[in-house]
Amino acid sequence: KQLSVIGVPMDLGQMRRGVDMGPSAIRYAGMVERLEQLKYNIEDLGDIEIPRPKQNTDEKEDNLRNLNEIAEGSRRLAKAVDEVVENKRFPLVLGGDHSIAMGTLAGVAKHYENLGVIWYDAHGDLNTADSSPSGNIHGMPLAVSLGIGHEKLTSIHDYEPKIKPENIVIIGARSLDEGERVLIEEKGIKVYTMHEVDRMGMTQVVEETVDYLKDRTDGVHLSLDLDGLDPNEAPGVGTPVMGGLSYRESHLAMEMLHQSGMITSAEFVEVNPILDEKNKTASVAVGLMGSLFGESLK
Ligand code: DIR
Ligand code: MN
Ligand code: MN
Ligand code: MN
Repeated sequence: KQLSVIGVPMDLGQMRRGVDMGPSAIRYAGMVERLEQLKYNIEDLGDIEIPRPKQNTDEKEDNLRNLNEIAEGSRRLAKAVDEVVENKRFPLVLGGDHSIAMGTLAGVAKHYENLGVIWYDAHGDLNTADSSPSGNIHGMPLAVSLGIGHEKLTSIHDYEPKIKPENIVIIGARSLDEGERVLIEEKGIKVYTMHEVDRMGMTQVVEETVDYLKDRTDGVHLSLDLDGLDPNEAPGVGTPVMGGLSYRESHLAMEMLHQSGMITSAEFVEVNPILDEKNKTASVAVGLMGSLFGESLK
């Protein structure tokens, strides 16, 4: 299999500096070596250039902090990802904060009628400028990809919407804002909160997810926010929420997704080495990539 890695040093979608170093931290944790052992042909395309904001980053225009720089960065990412898919290679995108998913999805979804999305996250990322309590765009990329949000974001890569609500599965949610709950209800988005994971176990959650997506989609993107995991195991994230998915549950989920053969693109986001303990969170990300791409003990 042919794999192309794209780093996105983006930290403008939220308030904690340092997440722009996520791609370096993940590479430093041994990603390329790990995947090469699995006999992949890996090409590292390096990092996308992200514009620096002109204004004070504390100012937010229309409750959308750094709107123009994020839109421009997303357009560049969308172009790069589009080209990778065009060349029949698997895009593996490294964040950077989760706002980059708008660009990744814009580049990928163009190539599919019905792109499925697995959103592995403590949060729903379904806010709009109106519903957002923070004005942070990393809390909005799933809504934007549905065509809901500021026109400068929904129009990235010149088409919209990128995805359909019935093709989304959220796993690991435990912090949803009021507007996000309304949207989930209204659009009928499938969500496995921590409550369901605890009751059913990860095995059944992933089995149901695969069953649900397999007939309705022609490709599936995995968007994995490291804050979906418990902060004890993945401390290097900007918005940790207690009571998260364990490393073992996540590892199992990645192995099962590998076995399903349905994942056609992936991104690992919100790794912040400044907030981390000895690059633990980047190492967790690389471990999960190993499983997603077929590592096994037998
Ligand atoms: C919160 C936090 N819902 C917001 N979102 C995060 O600011 O919209 N997403 N951290 O990953
Ligand atoms: Mn997120
Ligand atoms: Mn999150
Ligand atoms: Mn394993």
